[in-house]
Amino acid sequence: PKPTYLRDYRPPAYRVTHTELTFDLDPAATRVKARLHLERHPERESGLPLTLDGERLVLKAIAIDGQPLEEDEYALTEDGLTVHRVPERFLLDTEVEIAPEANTALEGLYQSGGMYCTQCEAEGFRRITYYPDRPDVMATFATTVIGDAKREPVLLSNGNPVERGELPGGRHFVTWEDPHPKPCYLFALVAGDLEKVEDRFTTMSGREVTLQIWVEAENLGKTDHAMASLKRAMTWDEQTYGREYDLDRFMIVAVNDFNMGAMENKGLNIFNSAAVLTHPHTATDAAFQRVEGIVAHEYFHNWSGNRVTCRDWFQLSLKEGFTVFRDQCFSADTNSAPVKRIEDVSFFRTAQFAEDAGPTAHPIRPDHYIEITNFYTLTIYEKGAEVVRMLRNLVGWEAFRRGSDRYFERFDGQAVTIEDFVGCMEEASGQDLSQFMRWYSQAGTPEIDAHGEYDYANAEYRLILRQRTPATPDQPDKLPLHIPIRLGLVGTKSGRDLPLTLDGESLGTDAVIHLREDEQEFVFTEVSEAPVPSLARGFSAPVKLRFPYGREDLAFLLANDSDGFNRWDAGQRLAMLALDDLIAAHRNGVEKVMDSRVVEAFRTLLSQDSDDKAVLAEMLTLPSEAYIAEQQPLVDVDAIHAARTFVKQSLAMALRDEFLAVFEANRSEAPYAPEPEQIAARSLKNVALSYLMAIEDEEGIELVQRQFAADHNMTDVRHALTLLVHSSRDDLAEPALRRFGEKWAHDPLVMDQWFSIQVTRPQPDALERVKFLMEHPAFSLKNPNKVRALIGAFAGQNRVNFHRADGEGYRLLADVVIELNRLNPEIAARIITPLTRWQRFDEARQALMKAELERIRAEELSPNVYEVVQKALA
Ligand code: HT7
Ligand code: ZN
Repeated sequence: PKPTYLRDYRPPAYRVTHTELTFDLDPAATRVKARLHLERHPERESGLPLTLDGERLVLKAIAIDGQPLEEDEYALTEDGLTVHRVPERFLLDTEVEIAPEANTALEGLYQSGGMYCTQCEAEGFRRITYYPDRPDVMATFATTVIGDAKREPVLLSNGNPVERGELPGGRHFVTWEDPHPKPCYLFALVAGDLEKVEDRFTTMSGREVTLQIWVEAENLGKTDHAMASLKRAMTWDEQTYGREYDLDRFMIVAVNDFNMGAMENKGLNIFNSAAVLTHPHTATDAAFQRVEGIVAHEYFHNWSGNRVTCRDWFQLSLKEGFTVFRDQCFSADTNSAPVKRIEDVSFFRTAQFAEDAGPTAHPIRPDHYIEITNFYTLTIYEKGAEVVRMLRNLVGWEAFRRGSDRYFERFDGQAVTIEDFVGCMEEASGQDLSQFMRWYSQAGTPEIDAHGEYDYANAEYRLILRQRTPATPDQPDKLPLHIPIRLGLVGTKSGRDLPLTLDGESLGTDAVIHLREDEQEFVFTEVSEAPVPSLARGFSAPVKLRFPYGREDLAFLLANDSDGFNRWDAGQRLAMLALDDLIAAHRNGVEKVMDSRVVEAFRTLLSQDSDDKAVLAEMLTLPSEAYIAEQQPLVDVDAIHAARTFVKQSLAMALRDEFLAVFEANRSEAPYAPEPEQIAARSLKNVALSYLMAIEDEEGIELVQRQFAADHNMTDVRHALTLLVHSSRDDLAEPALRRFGEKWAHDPLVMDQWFSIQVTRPQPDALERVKFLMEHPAFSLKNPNKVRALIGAFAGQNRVNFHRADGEGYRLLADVVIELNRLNPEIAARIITPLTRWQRFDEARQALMKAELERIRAEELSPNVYEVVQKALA
């Protein structure tokens, strides 16, 4: 497969102004008629051939301006159709046949259970009909869907329904019109036996919008939260960005087989059922929050993505980075803002940093790709969002909002670039953002080495910052970035933020300094007492910042920093220092000794009357094994697991009464509500419970079993079940698993949780369990949620067992990848990720992992898997 390069971009030779589609649905032989209204692109020369994308299509008819084409007037290849000569302006009619029931890749038109649905982003539309399948071709659409009146009573597409009727043979049809020009990746069709929940929303200008969530009948009771979230998101986008919805109806459909979380098709969002359905009995707090975030994200795309879209797929972060930033802000405003930031950053520093340090590292705007679906990555999404956040902070909210208004107004109905977006911010703020643009082209995580000195005699604090971005594949040399560092100087005597004076300018007590050079010195004057610096507050830039903090400094910041995020971060750094020692002790076979400063820091946290329980729960949570691994030069999974377990047990023994008191104080019999206060109390209580269970004494076990049996809500039940299953007590784990599995056998989303809990347990039977569960009737390799719940959870979260020294974990994953490569290449290319990180492990494991990658490479590979394996072995 050949790469596509950003530098080769040219506008299309012909553009489509209007698209008429007719689908005659059949599982094995759906007929798709397309009438495209085409005209030469004004920026391209006359006489060019017409080239359309098309894959796995059987062409049945083709005509231009009503005249059927002779065979020598066009050419068909595996990936498209070329018509050698066309007029400047013309109608193209095609008819093709496709087989939705055979489509296991879940791109294009496919069947999920009994229903038909589509996934066209990024390049799925070419599996539906011949078309210029690129985002810079924007057309209005009219779509007629014909189906069986009994099997598919509901026929949906984008826009508004304009006609419906009966047809002979028990068939019926609905015609939909979407007046907003859109690229074909936003096209959608759904047909099946669905029921709807309906609501209404009045927009800020007083227009009435019908909101519908379409689900299979048994899921009708699981839509309330998504509907409430949608309405909150619509209001938030009006109030925060002045963006109003633009069609008379907004539909969401839940489907069980879906490659990602959800899709923002114009007026007809299609959701993975896991990203929309909730009920207190079946979904955890985390799932409720995820659903709220994803519903909002897809809704926000209506402006950041749909009305203004990407010129080409290299600009993907233009819509995804901005929209993730928007959904993060929405969730922060709706729930606990500090906890949202802590959650996002911990995930980012674990998963995105690992991506940036691995063989598939790429800039937010890559300059080439083989398979675009491989680029729906944490870098494009999450680092993209961090870069938009930096922009917001650099120019300030008012200028950012003006820039955003300008962007939406100027480019409405157009397909644009990242320069267009940043250009609007430059215009609105008057700032020069040219150096900042490097964030979009340079891959890798910048590392900052910081040093500080306090000069008593002159009351000065000298801060020296050095930045360096390590080499990444294809990018050996990096230029310095413009890095905003938000900071405070916390006085060691007063425990307060000291006033900041830099170059004679008074900056208040919390300020942003701008690192632009490889090395820069900042001298703060009039510093009245020796400070501890609190750096990169709120994670002000996506960088690794090192500062030689002593343990006392960290304990001090944990107690005194006015920035909640950095208080949490100080606790994590303190725990990391202790963990580092214990990892070394484990490797050297030396007795492990717990750092009493960590115990005392936790004691203080537990004794304080915290006004934010959710933040406290985060502070009491140790860095994850994955995060700890990220900090090690060479990952020793067993030592990390042993060290973390030791810290947890030591804290549990030393602070048993304190954890018990927190647990008791936060228990509640109140009816479940996914509201911030309740969620905070539950998470604090459950963190305490995991410490109590860490030592597996009678009382801890009793509390966990009682919580499991009380069956109050899925958050508590799942947490208790996890503690039982992850304990050393199989006599407790097995009956609980059986009971849970039998009770929820009918609910696929709960069964996904049941799968994940078992295969993430640290006990040595986890791998055998995976193999056993792959034969379970509720498991299917064709369903991405099942693959993620079983294989993804095992390989991604069960580090000690996936990295078994005998290499069986690697072999299992490679076997699955080889099978999925044929069924669903997109999922195969995602699930393989843990194997691509082989450089991080010891030589023996490296050899085993590489051998499995070689075994995969020897197969006949999809472009998706080929691209990833090639990079991993380069
Ligand atoms: N924009 C959507 C991306 C997406 C997707 C991409 C490739 C293959 C399948 C997919 N499903 C959804 C989702 C989003 O970011 O909102
Ligand atoms: Zn998105």
